[in-house]
Amino acid sequence: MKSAETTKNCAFENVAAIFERKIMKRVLSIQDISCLGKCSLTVALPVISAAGIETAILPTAVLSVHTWFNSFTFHDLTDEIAPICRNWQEHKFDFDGISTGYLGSFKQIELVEDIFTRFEKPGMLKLVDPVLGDHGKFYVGFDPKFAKRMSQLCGKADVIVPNLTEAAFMLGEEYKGSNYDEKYILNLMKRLADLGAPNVVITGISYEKGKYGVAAWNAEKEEYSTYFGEEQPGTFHGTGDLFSAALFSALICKQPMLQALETAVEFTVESIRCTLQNPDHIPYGVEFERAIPVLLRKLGKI
Ligand code: PXL
Repeated sequence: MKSAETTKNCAFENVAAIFERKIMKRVLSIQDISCLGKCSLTVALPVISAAGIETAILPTAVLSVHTWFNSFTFHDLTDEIAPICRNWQEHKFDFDGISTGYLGSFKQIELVEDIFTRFEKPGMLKLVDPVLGDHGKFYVGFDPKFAKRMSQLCGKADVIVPNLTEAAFMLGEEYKGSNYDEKYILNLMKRLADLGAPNVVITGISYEKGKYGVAAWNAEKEEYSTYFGEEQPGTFHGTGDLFSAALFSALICKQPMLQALETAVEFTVESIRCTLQNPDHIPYGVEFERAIPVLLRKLGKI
């Protein structure tokens, strides 16, 4: 058996070599930790990791529960962000992708823009989920000015994944509810792409009863695509975060966009299905853990 000292020396000697022959992709997920509540990092970390991708996290705040609850604690971590990133740069870490979710302030958006620049490298995927609200309403603490600022961050991403509420709010428009058609969605996506992101994915849409899914616009190829799964009854908190984590994983695993949309939609639908199967299911999130095999199957990992 090796002595503790020998092991330590070997570990240090090998650090550079380990980084050189990195076989796993490494990504960074930037959003809050809602300690209990099944959203943001408590969803992104297990999902992306399960996909076989090393997942570094940058928590922007620690909340007891997400803001859907009528009371919560909130500890802001903005001041930690720049020092953590500087330290990563000293260690010469890089990322194959960066994804962002819930950001709590203008300052945090500015810091994320700085992170995109600091860690920029060819082929690095930047996915922004402009978490602002749902069902025509802002989440607690957000307003039209914040939505406008979020739209600027979206302009710096490769892929953005707003729901209909977020899409409308970022364009400074009224939310239309379910009163829309395919022409409206296409026009919405084109105008969002004009903000700067070449790939726009609108989540939570339906053109046909019983089918629920997403639409995507690739502005460079002028390509429109959709993917719909089986509509599930009810609405569930955290499914946007789940979809975003699964889509990011699939794109990092090099699935083409249409296949990645299918992976992410089917995983999200299966998570809701697993939740509904349980008559005593939790009211604040979905049982995505039981749907992980579907994600892995869709990614061709099992
Ligand atoms: O699921 C999005 C989200 C993430 N993080 C926090 C939230 C929400 C939505 O309510 O409150 C803290």
